[in-house]
Amino acid sequence: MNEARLMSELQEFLHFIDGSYRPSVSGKTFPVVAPATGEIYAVAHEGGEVEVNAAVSAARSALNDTWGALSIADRTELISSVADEINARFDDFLEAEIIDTGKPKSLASHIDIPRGAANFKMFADTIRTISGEAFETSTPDGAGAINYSVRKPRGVIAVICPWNFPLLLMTWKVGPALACGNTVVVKPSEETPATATLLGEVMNKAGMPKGVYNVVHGFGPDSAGEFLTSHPGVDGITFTGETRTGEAIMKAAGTGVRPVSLELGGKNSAIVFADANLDKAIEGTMRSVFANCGQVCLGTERVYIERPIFDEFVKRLKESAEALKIGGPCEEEVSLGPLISAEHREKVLSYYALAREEGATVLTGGGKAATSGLSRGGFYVEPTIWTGLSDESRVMREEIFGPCCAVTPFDSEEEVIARANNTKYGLTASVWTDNVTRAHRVARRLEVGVCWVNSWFLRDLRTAFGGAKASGVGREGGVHSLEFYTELENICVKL
Ligand code: NAD
Ligand code: 6OD
Repeated sequence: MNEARLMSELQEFLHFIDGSYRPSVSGKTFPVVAPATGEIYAVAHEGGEVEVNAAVSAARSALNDTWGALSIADRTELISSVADEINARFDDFLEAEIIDTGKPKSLASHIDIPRGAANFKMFADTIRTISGEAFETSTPDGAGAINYSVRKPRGVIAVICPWNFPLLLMTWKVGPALACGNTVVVKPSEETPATATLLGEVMNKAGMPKGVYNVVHGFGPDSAGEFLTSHPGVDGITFTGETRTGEAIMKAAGTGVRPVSLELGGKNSAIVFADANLDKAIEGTMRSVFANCGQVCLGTERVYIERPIFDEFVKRLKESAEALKIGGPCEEEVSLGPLISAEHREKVLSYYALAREEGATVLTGGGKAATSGLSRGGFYVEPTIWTGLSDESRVMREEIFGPCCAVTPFDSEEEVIARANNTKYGLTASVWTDNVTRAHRVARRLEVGVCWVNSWFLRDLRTAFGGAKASGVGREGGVHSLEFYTELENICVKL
C-alpha cells in the first residue's frame, strides 16, 4: 500500500442498509483517523434514529421474507460464498484494516483477514452438521410421548463491535448469527468503520438477500450504538468491548428482556513455573504482552514468575522488548504498531505515569515512542515492563490495553493461583510449565473462560470462548454460539 497516496484521497464511509450504501439523513459525519500517521484519511456518516430504524426494519423484512425462506443448505452455501469473496478481495480488506488500525501488515495478513473469512466458513459448517436432542417419555396410559428439539433463529441481532480486531471480531458474531438464520445490524467502532463497510460489497457480490447484513456507523451513547441497543425491534444484542459499556448495554437489553452475549475486558495473567521451557515461555509472553500493541483483550498484563527463574526471565523479556521494531503498518519487519487513537495513547501514558507513582521500577520504556517520516504524527508508545508493583496497585488491577506488563515473582503454586484470581476480571490466563500434572491442576483452578498451557491465543473455533466474572456473559464458538443465536424449542408429541 502506498500510504502517501491514501492520505491524499479522503474516503467516505456510508451506512449499508437494505443492500445499498446510504448517507445519513442528518448529513452528520465524523472524521476517521489513521493511527499510524495521525492524519484524517476518511469521514464516516453518523447514524441516528432514522438510519437505525431503517436498518432494523430492513433486517426484519429479510427475516420474514427472502432470508427466512431459505433452506439451511442454501443459507450456508451463501455464507460460504461470503468467505470465498473475502478471500478473493483479501488485499482490499488488508489495506482497509491496516489503515484503520495501524497494525503491522504481517499481523493483519496472518490473523485479521484470514479469520474474517474463516468465521463464516466454520459456522456454515457447524450449522450444516448439528443435530437436536430427542427423548422418549413414559406416560401413565402406556402410549408414551416423544420430545424433540428444534433450534430457530432468534431474529434481528444487534452486533456492537470494538476497534482492536475490527473484521475478525465483527465476523465472529455475524458469521454465527447468519448461519443460525438471523439477520444483523452491525455498529462498528467509530474508530474503525472500514472493513464492516467493505463487507457490504462482498454481501452483494455473494448474492446475499438485501437486508440480511446492515451497517450503521456512529458512536455509543446518544448515537447509533445506544439507538440500536434500545430499539424494540432488536431481538438480541451481541457485544464486544469494555466491561463498563457492557453494563450499559445489559441495562438497555433489560427493556423488553432481550438476551445479551457479552465479551468484555480482562486483566489477564501469565504464570511461568521454573520448569517451563524458557525460550518458549519468553516468546509466548512477548506475543501475549505486545501483539497488536497490547490491544488484545486476551493479552497478558500481569506476569507471575517463579522466583528461581525471575532474574533471568526478566532480563530476557527486557532484551526482547527492546528489540521490537516500532513503526507503521507497511514498514519492513515492524512488530509494534501505534495505539488506536490519541485519546487511547493518553490513557496508556497515564498508566505509565501512575506506575511510577505507585513505586514501580521501570525496566524498559515508559513513554511515547520516537518515530520519524510518515509515522511522526502516529500514536506510538514504548513497550514497557515494570517490576516492584504490589498486587493491590491500580496498574495491577485495571485493564490498560497497551504494550505493557507488570512482572512479579512468586514462591508457590497455591500463592500464584490466589494472586492470579485476585481480580474482578476472568477472561484468560496462560500457564507455562513442563509438568503436565501441574498444568492441568492449575489450569482448572484459574477463574477464567480460557486458559492456555504453553501457548497463547491458539484458537480452535469450535471451542467455547468467553469470559468469567466481569469479563463477559455467555460463550461463543462452535455449537456454543447456538445458545445465543438460536431459540431452542422443545416439541412434545403425545403418542
Ligand atoms: P468500547 O466498549 O469503548 O466500545 C465498543 C463498541 O461499543 C463501540 O462500537 C462503541 O461505539 C460502542 N458503544 C459504546 N458505548 C455504547 C453504548 N452506551 N451503547 C451502545 N454501544 C456503545 O470498547 P473498545 O474501546 O472499542 O474496545 C476495547 C475494549 O474491548 C477493551 O476493554 C477490551 O478488553 C475489550 N475487548 C474484549 C474482547 C473479548 O473477547 N472479551 C475482545 C476485544 C476487545
Ligand atoms: O479469536 C477470537 O475468536 C476472539 N474473539 C478473539 C478476541 C480477541 C480480543 O482482542
